[in-house]
Amino acid sequence: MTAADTYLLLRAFCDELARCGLEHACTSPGSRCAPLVLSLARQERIRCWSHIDERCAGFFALGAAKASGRPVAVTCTSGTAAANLAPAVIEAHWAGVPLIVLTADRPPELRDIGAGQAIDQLKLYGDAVRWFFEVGNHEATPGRLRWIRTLACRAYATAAGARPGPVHLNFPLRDPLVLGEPLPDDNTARPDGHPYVIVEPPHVPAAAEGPGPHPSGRLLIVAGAGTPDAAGLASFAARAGIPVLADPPSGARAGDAAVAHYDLLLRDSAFAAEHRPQFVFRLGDLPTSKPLRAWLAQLTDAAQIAFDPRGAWHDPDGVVGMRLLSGLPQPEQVDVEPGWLESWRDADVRASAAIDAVLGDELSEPLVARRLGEWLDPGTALFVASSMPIRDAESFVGARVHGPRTLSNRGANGIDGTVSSALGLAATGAPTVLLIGDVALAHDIGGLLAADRLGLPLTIVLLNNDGGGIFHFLPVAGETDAFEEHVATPHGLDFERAAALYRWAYELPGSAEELRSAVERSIGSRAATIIEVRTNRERNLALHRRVADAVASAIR
Ligand SMILES: Cc1ncc(C[n+]2csc(CCOP(=O)(O)OP(=O)(O)O)c2C)c(N)n1
Repeated sequence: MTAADTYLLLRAFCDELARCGLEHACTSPGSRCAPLVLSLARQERIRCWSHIDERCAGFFALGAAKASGRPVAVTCTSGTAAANLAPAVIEAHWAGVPLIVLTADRPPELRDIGAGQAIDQLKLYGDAVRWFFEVGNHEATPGRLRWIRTLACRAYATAAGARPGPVHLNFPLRDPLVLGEPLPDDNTARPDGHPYVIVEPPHVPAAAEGPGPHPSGRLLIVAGAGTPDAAGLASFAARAGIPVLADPPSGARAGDAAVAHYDLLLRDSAFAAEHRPQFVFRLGDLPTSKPLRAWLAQLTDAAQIAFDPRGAWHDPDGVVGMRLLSGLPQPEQVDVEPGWLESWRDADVRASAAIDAVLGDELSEPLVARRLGEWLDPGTALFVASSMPIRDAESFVGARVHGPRTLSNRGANGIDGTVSSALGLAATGAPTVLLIGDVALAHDIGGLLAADRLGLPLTIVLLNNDGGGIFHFLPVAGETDAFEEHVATPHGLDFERAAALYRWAYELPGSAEELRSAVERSIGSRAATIIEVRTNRERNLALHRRVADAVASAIR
């Protein structure tokens, strides 16, 4: 076995990934991974994004895969480098994002005998991958070249399959790790650029494709991230007169049936009791809203029907009684109680006016989320961090037919890798705005490096309340002996200096109008900019309470 064998096989493997449709790969440096990295970088149909930190590389690949809906490859060297991909692999598993993880490893004779940078990488990510395969070492015979082409097609198809997610291929690589002579041609590829194995893509039915049940009365739709054909769903609901409670990542918070402020409406127990549905159609992931989740959990007398072609089985409260693989009924097949949609919509309009009255024009965390939802155009992507940003987007962003495409990492709800994920999204071409808290930004501060190194624009709107503001909403805030230091974790970081270190532009707007100008300037100039909005955790809690009270009064 020679270096030529290794490189011939890897060249065929990468050629085949490109033939399947792979457009992006993330690399990270190392010696053992050099054959993988060089083979990917030399495949001209694959855009390779170089990263220093594997954790950033993994989340960047995740963001690019999430944005494009297609597999993205990520490669790294042996040892703890591979372990650093674990958070992104786990998020990809829970969020159903297609990743192809290619780890370099020591060959078997160098494992578990004290050789350097060798850990046990077999099944390193456990059940968080759809498929693990130990590739082994092979001579580049025509038979093995055909085999490795098949392997690439299988990896791609498995990642992109009916249940998309990560796959892990572990490549033991033997010295020598660089080529001594040019590679000969390989004529095992299919003619006309076709993949070696053509795999029929999974059929994901549209939401309003029928047949499904034909219910009548008080019908409701709840939609979260991963809702297929969200625009079709919104127009189906409007024609059928079914209220839609859709979070921004669902893409279905649009049209005449959208009820944007359900999170605030359902905090009011009288409203929640009066608006109990008889049928609930659930699509995609469950939205984050606690009041919505708690309300759905006690609707045990309603028929709850999940449209679940991917078999996600999202139902923490055990209230779903039917799972559909095909779509919802046609509008003419349902018979909705008169006045039902109007009652929801009327409350939503009142809630919206109450929110505006309380928030006014002063910069605050809810106002920033609300305004970004209004300002950004449909060609823009809005990446929303975990913690309060995703919750504020859900509570405060209004319904809009052509709003920004909204994405977030809610598979495992981590605050890690958020900057890197947003940059991965930006790498697929869309102007991207990231709404993020200071702790999440501090957690992935190294992710900032990719913008300048890779020439990528990103607009970060940073809500800096010097700590985890979310914890003030939770009972743990009462544990005053240790809360501030160990839970809220203020850090006092000066993000202007972080911007300077990583060569980002920096702005500190003092008003909503200045914020809007800063955002538009950053997007327009395709710059990487941190736009900081300073807030206060206690005042933020009080403001949220005032809004909830005002909405409750407005709908009574
Ligand atoms: C990787 C990871 N570690 C810890 C947590 C727990 N956690 C949830 S929210 C949060 C604080 C986030 O603070 P910040 O980003 O400033 O947002 P804010 O709460 O102020 O909106 C933490 C530590 C998590 N979700 N993920």
